[in-house]
Amino acid sequence: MLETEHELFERDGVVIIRGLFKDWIPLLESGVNTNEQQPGQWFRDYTPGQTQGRFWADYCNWQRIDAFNTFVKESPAAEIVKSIMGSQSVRMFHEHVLVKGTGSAKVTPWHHDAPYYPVDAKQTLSLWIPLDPISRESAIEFIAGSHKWGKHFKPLSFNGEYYDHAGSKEEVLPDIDSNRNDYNILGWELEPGDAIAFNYLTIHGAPGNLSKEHSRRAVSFRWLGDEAVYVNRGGKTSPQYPHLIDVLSTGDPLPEDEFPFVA
Ligand SMILES: O=C(O)CCC(=O)C(=O)O
Repeated sequence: MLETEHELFERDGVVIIRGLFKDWIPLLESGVNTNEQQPGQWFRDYTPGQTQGRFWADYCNWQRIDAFNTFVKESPAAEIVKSIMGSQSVRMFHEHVLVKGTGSAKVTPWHHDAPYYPVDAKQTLSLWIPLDPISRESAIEFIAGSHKWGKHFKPLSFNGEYYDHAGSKEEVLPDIDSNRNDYNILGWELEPGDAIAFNYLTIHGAPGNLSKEHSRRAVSFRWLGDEAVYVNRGGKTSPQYPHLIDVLSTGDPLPEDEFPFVA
C-alpha cells in the first residue's frame, strides 16, 4: 500500500515532496537576493574572509522581505504543512536562508533543531526548499526515526561551539559519521521545486556543496502545529528573540503578531 506523506513523516520524521513548489522558485530566488543585499541582524558568514565556497545564512526576515512574506501567506505551503503534520492549525515560526557557494567545503554538522528553539508545539515541521539542483553527494541527510529517540542533543553552532543550557539534560550527539551503517540515513538528489519536510527532532546534517557549477541555495520555512508555546531553554537559543525572554515563561502562548496563524 502506498504510504501517504503524513504517514511517512510520522514514521521517519522526514518526507520528500517532489515538484510542488516549481512555480514559486523565482519568487524565493528574489527573496534570497534581497536577503543577501540587505542582511538582517542575525546574518552569519560561516566562512569569513572566503569569497570562493562561502557559506552564509540568515533568518527571521520573512516579515520584512516581501518575497518570503508572499510565499508564507499565498503559496500552498501552509496547507501542505498542515496535511503532513496532521494538525488543526499552522503557525509561522520563521524562515532560514542557507547558501553554500560553488565548491563550498563547509559541512553542516549533524544536529536536530528542537533544542535550539525557544518554542515547542504538538506538531513541528521545517520545509527545506532547494533553489538549485543538488546531487545526492551534496544533499542534506536525515536519520530516519531519530525524532522518536526521546532525546534532546546539545545544540551545536554551525561553527562547532556548544550552547550552554542550564539545568538541561541535553546529551552530546553520538559520532554518526564514523558509524553511518548503524543508522538509516535518508537523502535525495533534488531539483528546484522539490521540498523536504522534517520534524524539529529529526537529526540532520549536510556535506559541503560539491558542485563546481552552482551554489546550493535553500530556504527552510519553519512551522508550528497545535498548542504552540514559548520554552525557556536556560540559555541562548537560535533564533534568540531577546525581546521575549524577559516577558515570556515556559508554557506561555506565543504572540500572534510575531508567530501568526497561517492555516
Ligand atoms: O542547509 C543546511 O545545510 C542545513 C539546514 C538545516 O539545518 C535546517 O534547515 O534545519
